[in-house]
Amino acid sequence: MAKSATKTVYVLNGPNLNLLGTREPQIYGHSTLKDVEKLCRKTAEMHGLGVEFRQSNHEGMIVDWLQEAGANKAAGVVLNPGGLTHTSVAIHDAMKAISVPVIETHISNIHAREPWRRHSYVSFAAKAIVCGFGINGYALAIDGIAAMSGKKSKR
Ligand code: CA2
Repeated sequence: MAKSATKTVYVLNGPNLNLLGTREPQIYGHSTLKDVEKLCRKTAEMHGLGVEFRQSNHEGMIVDWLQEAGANKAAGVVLNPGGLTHTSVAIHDAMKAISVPVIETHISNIHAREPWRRHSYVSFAAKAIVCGFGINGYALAIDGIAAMSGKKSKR
């Protein structure tokens, strides 16, 4: 049988995640976003998946990228919307508009923090949610996407 084309996982990061590793290490750890990118690339490679790794401080950019992932028939999206998790109907609507599984991913356990962090507009439209595993949550989300898309792992 012909070898299938490499499928891509979009890893989308919202506002302020570019500052990862610079403050609040007790909540978010010491790793930088570059470290997260390396981890995602390593994990995706093990599953034979490609990675589009992005960060934006702008809500509309995240909406555009979700639509792009949908149009490109990505294998899945790992989405850490940052603070937009708790406010964004637009991101919720963009997730609903695409036929690609979106895994809502948070570094911290949002249920063990301020009460207002427990509400997520994103969860309503997410295929699954990962939170509280630190940056390893990104790798777990990619593992989940690979399992859903039936990719054979090199692990
Ligand atoms: O735990 C997560 O991954 C969050 O999505 C991170 C968001 C927060 O608003 C969510 O409630 C939970 C915050 C992103 C900003 O992260 C920074 C990390 C270190 C230094 C500065 C910002």
